[in-house]
Amino acid sequence: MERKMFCYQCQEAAKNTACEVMGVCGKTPLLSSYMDTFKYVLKGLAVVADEAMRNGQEILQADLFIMEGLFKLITNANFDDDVFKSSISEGIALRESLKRDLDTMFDTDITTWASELASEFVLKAGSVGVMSTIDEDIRSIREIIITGLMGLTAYHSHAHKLGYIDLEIFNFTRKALIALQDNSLTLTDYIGLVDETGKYGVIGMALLDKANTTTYGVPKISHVNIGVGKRPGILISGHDLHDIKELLEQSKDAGIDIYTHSEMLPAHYYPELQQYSHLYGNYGSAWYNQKSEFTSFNGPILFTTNCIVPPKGDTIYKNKVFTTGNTGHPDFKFIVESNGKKDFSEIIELAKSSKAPIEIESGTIVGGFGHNQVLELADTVIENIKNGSIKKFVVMAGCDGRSPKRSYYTEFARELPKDTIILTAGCAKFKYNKLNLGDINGIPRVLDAGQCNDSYSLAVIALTLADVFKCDINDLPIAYNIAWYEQKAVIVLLALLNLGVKNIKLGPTLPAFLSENVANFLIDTFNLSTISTVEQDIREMI
Ligand code: SF4
Ligand code: SF3
Repeated sequence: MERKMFCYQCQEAAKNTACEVMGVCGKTPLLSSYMDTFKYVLKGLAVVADEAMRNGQEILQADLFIMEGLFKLITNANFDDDVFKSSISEGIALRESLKRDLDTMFDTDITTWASELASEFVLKAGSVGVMSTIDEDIRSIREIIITGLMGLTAYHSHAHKLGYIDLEIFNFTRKALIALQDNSLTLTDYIGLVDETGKYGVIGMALLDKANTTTYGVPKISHVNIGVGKRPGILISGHDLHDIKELLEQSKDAGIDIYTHSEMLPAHYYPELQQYSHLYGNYGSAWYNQKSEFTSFNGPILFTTNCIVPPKGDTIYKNKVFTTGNTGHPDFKFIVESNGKKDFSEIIELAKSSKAPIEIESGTIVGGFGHNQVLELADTVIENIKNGSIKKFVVMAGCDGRSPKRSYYTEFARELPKDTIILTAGCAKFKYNKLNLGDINGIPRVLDAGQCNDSYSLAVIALTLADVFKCDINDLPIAYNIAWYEQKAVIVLLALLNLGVKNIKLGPTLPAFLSENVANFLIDTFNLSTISTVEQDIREMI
């Protein structure tokens, strides 16, 4: 079989090895070569920007470009060849402008030159992609770091949209990108860098937590409607709270409702967003069900971040989907940002002439158990642990996905003893958040902290309990059974490892990018393992 591309950055890597002919996600070999080239350009930009900084030059523009660039490379975020083609030229132009003191005239020339060079580069993408690192273990550990960086920069980008940045995260991102090209580094050096990536994962998630809670208020226990109203609506997906706030504001008098999909569900937990009475409810489930759910929704759909499932020729909702920010697909319309504002009027007008959504379920689900809310309930929680009503917490954060193997998580949640509580965050929750697992003395058995980045909340809860019980984080009655799919889950995992959490189960498979030696290192050092059967795992963990 001729290799046309090489990508193994997500859990769906073909045969749990790599996508080499076509991406399971829909990424084509051409798009893959653009992405490989762009990644290479970002690494080069990091080298030049770092040197420019040491020479006293201002490099914020380059840092922001690297941050958004890595975010764009996340699985299922952007399927638009043209976006990557122009990003490659922009990256090269930015790099060259840092090398020389350019006037605007010369800048124009450089852009033309950069785009010519970009086309040449793409033809050679194979020589700069993943397989250009010959040593299997170095390749593996470099992939852990770059996937972690993608997750980290996504969270940093969300914080930045709300006015928060951390220059240390920029410095680290550059340092790590430079290290990824340094052939003098050993496996031991890279292991240190993996740990540091996790450390910045914690810092990045803490920053986003601060940005979200300062801007939109502290998440509160909330009951979210999963049925539908009579008015037409807009369905908004992805992780970007700034976009949903803007959409809510622009649509408040339009006679339509706003529904969340997948990772946008936790928007309902924020007081500032709850004030909009037309934030009606959540429609459907996780990202991979979008084909049927977008069809029955009837109204337009807005993607603010991953996960997009590329439409096929017969996809009937194709003309009703819009993307913005770092998402894109050539079949979908893109909403640009101009002077910090996005104009959603076209989507709102389209919604007005749409039919109301078809009901696919009814009732409510409960969420909003971020660290502030849980710690408000701390006395009750601790009391229930001490009197034996709660025997164990199981962290089941992470991603959902289309692999049939993932029904394991539904079964696992269903079979857990009734004196256990599931702590969750990310779209993984859709595997069990509608199971009606009951409560323990009023505390629901599934506590949803929010989006995948809110896994930070789960870490804060664990650290607080360790403090209360005066024990090591690994001696708490908490087990970890994390589901992963894309790169944000990788940074969540690295963050947990950095906090010293051991015995994590990762599934439904271990990442394809772990070589045998690197996997063994993680198993030996952190007692990381993958899932087996529900019965065996429950026996082992509980
Ligand atoms: Fe394959 Fe995942 Fe890469 Fe897509 S992102 S090409 S599914 S490994
Ligand atoms: Fe989900 Fe894509 Fe990972 Fe944010 S939306 S958790 S998969």
